[in-house]
This record gives sequence, C-alpha cells and structure tokens, in this order.
Amino acid sequence: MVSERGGDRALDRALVFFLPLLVLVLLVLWPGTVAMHRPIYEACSTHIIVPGKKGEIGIPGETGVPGKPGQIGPLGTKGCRGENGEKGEVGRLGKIGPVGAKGDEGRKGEQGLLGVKGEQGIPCDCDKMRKVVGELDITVEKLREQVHFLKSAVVGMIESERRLYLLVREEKRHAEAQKHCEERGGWLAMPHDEVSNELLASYVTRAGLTRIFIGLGDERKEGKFSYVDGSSLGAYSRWRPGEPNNLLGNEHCVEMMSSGGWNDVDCSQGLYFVCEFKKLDTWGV
Ligand code: GN1
Ligand code: CA
Ligand code: CA
Repeated sequence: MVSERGGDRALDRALVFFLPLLVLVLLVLWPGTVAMHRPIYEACSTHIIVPGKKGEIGIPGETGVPGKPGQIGPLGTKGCRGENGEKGEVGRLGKIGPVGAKGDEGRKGEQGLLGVKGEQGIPCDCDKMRKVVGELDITVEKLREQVHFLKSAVVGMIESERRLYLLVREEKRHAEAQKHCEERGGWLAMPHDEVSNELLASYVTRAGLTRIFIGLGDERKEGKFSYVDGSSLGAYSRWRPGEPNNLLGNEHCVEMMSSGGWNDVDCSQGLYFVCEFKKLDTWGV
C-alpha cells in the first residue's frame, strides 16, 4: 500500500512538470502558428490570396454621442381657446358726460314762514312831494329848450328823433371828412330813407350850399356802394338821373346836392360835409 502511494506521487510530479512543456512544444510546432510567423513577402510570392469567408455578425457597438439639434419645425395649428380669466377689479370713474336735457319743472314748494315785521314807515307828505315833482318837470322843460337852442342856434345842428346832424363848413377830401366826424364820435351822414335824406337836403339848402359829401362810396368794389359804417346800400337810393356814372373811372365817393339827389364824384376833391351822431338817451332833454 505504501509503495503504491509513493508511485502515485512521482507520477503527479512528472505531470506537473512535463505537461506545460508539452503544450508549449505543440504550440510552436503547430502549422498555423508557424505560418503566422513566416515573413509576408514569402507568402505573397508562393500563394494566391483569396478573400476569406464572411465573418459572423459582430457584437453591437456602444451608444454614440448625442446628435446636433434639428431645424425649427413649421408653425403648429392654433390652440384651443383658453378658459375665461378671473374677474378684474373695478375700473376708475369715467369722464363726466355731456349736459343732459333740461328736466320738467318741479312742483311748487310749500309756503315759507312769515317774515319779521318791518319798522314803522315815515308818514308821506304827498302834497309837498307833488309840488317838488311839478317844479322838477318845469326845470327839465326849461333845460330842454336851452339845449335845443344851443344845438341849433349856437352849434348849428339839426336833429331827427334818433339822430343829430352837424354841417361842417370846411372843405375836406372824403377820407379826411369821415375822420373829422369819427374823432367826434360820429360818421359822415348816412341817409337810409327818404325822411332823413330830405332833412339833410333842407339842411344844405338853408345853409345856402349846393353840395356836400355824405358817407357813401364804392371804393372797395367798383359799382358796389356801401356806407362808411360798412353796411351795404339797401333798397333806398336817390341817384340823380344818369348817376352813378364813375366818370373817368375815378368816381368812388358820393355827394348830395341841395335837391337831395346823389352823384358819384372824385374822392380827392375838397367839399363841405355833414356829420351824423346817434342820440344818447340823456340827450333827450
Ligand atoms: C357832372 O355837371 P355836374 O357837376 O352836375 C357829371 C357827373 C360828374 C360830375 C363831376 C350828367 O356833374 O357825373 O360826377 O360832373 N354829370 C353828368 O364833377 O355827366
Ligand atoms: Ca366808382
Ligand atoms: Ca358821377
């Protein structure tokens, strides 16, 4: 038994030593291995190289790096309408609107309380008051007569119900005559009707004159006559036969003859004239 066990051990040692050596020798002597170590020029010179058989499918490669971003896509379709938002806060007050139409008249209010009793009055001495008023009337009438005397006899004015007229015995061109009247608060006389025209005509006649300037002309537009206050010649006129004729194309002012007839004349000639003044209420005295 002991000798059998010793023989086994020797065999084990021999296998451990020689088996690897044997494997090494076989590897070196193996024809493929030898061919692998042959120089290439040697193989090319002695063999025709033909493609080998298609290999087997390789194992899948590793996951690659992420690709570049793609191009922007086309516009998407309109989305569905969203839900209503929450109710906002109350806005500021708007501007005041236009004034409305006047409302109906309201009902009459109730009668107020009685006022406080007034102080006792002074007894009226009516006879004495009437006497004073009567004396004042007489004074006013005397003043009226005196004013009339001053206007007509001293100043030389004439008057109608609403106008005063003053003859100015100074030869002036039409524009200067108007200026003279204006500086005294009036205008060159503007007869608008037969009554005032006749009054002026008699005024001229009594003064022993033939003609005077009146406040009428067509300086702004030929043939379109207007008064010096800017008003247009109305329905009334007293042109002499054949007038206005705009003689020599240079007659744009108007004279009144003692007959009352009108004629257009050269504005630059010198003539006496009549000023007209509106009567103030206080002038009625
Ligand atoms: C002529 O002759 P007398 O002075 O009345 C003329 C008027 C002129 C004026 C110029 C019928 O009037 O048109 O404006 O001379 N009368 C006629 O001074 O031609
Ligand atoms: Ca004219
Ligand atoms: Ca004329």
